[in-house]
Order: sequence, then C-alpha cells, then structure tokens
Amino acid sequence: MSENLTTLLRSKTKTIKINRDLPTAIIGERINPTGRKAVLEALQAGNFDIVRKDALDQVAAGAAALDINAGVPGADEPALIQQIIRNVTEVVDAPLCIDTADPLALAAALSIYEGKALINSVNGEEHSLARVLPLAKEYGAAVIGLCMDNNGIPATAEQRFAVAARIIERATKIGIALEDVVIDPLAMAMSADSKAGRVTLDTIEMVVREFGVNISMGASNISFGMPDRKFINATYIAMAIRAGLTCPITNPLQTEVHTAILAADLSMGRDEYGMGWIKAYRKREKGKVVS
Ligand code: THG
Repeated sequence: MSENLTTLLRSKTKTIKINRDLPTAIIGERINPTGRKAVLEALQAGNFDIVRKDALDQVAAGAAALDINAGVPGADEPALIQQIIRNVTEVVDAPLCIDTADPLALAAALSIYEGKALINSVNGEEHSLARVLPLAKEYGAAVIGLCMDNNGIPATAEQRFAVAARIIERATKIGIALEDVVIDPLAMAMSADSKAGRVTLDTIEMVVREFGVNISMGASNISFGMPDRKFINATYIAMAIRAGLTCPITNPLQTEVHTAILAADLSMGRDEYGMGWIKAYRKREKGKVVS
C-alpha cells in the first residue's frame, strides 16, 4: 500500500494542494487554441482578450489551476507562451499548468513563471525523459507523466502502469520528489475502442495502489465521436475520481461535468458539510436569468 501524496502548486500569491482527501482540483482546459478557431485567430493577431476572459471565467467557475497551451501553427511558441502567461497572471492568481510538447517553449515558460508550475508533460520516450525531467528539477516544478512511449499508447493497463513506473523511476532518480510526479493514464475515445474507458480506469487504480501519486487526465477525450458528450464526460469523470483521479484537465464552465465532480467529491467524503456542493448550487441559481 502506498501513501496519499500531496502535490503543491504555487503562483506568486497562491498555493494549492492536490491529494485524495481534498476536493478534486480542476485544471481549466480552455486556454488552448486546438479546436478553438476564435482563440487561434485572436492569438495570431496578438490579441489576448479571450485568453484573459477564459482565465477569469474558469477561476470564477471553480478551476484551481489553469492549463496553458500555446500551440498555434506557425507561431513562435516560446514567445507566445510567455505572453499568454503574463496576461493570465495579471488577471488571476491560480497556479499554471504548462501544456507544450516543445522543450524550448517549456523552458521559456518556466524561466518567467513566478511560482511552482505543473509541467504538461513528459512521456516514457527517452528523448522526452532526457529533456523534460531536468527542466522540472531545475525549476522545482511538478510534472505530468503520460503513460505512452516510443511504441505509442499501450493497449493494456499493465503496460501503461509499466510506463508510469519507468517515468517515476527516472524522475525520482534525478531528485524530483515522488509527490511532484502526477500520472496521466490517457483517456482515449471510446467510440473508436469500446475498452478504452475501462483500460484508463484500471490504470488509475494500479498506479494509485502502487505509488499513491496524484492523477491527471484530459477527461473529455473519452467521449470524442459520440453524441451528447457531456453526459458521458460527467459519468466517466465521477468514476475516474472513485478510481483515484485528483486533478482532471477539464472545462469547469460545463455544468454537467462540474456538478458530477462536486457530487463525486461529496460522495467520497471530501466536501465537508457539503459546502462545496451548496456554494456551487447557489452560484448556479444566481446565474439564472429571471424575467
Ligand atoms: N492529457 C494532458 N494534457 C492534455 C490532454 C490530455 N492537454 C490537452 C487536452 N488533452 C486537454 N485539453 C482540452 C482542451 C479543449 C478541449 C478538449 C481538451 C475541447 N475543446 C472544445 C472542442 O474541441 O470541442 C472546444 C471548446 C470551445 O470552443 O469552447 O474539447 O489528455 N496531460
């Protein structure tokens, strides 16, 4: 049996705690130009108004941290991610999750970030481990480890667990604390493979039982290609929280998913006196237009 480890993330003015005794820490997914044409066009034009609004809205809706993705085709990603970080940190105090596959953009982001970021991400490939883990160590950041390597995304939970174990071994070997490694079991489309949801849940259970680390994932991938995605996302995220998910990357503005997270926290005994649930209910009622 493993411990229930605590990951701390920090902005200049705020520290958040992630562990399995506390309410789920939502990492807001919306600052990401992938699949969002308006964000893409605004960023290409050097306009950060949408990014600032997305930061404010997600934190107001309950995001504990914000994912920052600057993947604009053809853009100077190191420069762009720095501009996004500056804009976001001007308007909110939530800690940031730096979402990039480009080590130069990652280094640029970490070099200006005042706090303890969550790096998104490293994977089991040698070149990723060799480039990303030293940056996590140098900047004292936490890091998300994806359960994939040069052979792709493993089909079984046992194989994904083995990748997680390898990432954890390499990270701790260079002096990154175990609690600063967060594992992403990888949520894949169930429309393409009917076992995809189950493999991910099983991976979460295995990793948590062995290592006690925190678990993240982009939980909305699971419903890709299906109609009425929000209901699938809501049910799946509640089940994943039971399995051990602690910091999903998701959209807190989507009521179905957000209420599922709050109800899961209440069900797991992580919402003292139900205050989280009641507060969110009042906020929803206040937001309703009365005419
Ligand atoms: N694991 C980790 N990081 C990740 C992912 C993951 N980062 C990226 C992604 N997956 C999670 N982020 C998003 C961001 C947006 C959407 C999905 C996942 C999304 N956007 C809407 C769409 O495409 O339909 C657009 C929303 C809008 O326009 O308002 O779905 O798995 N570690």
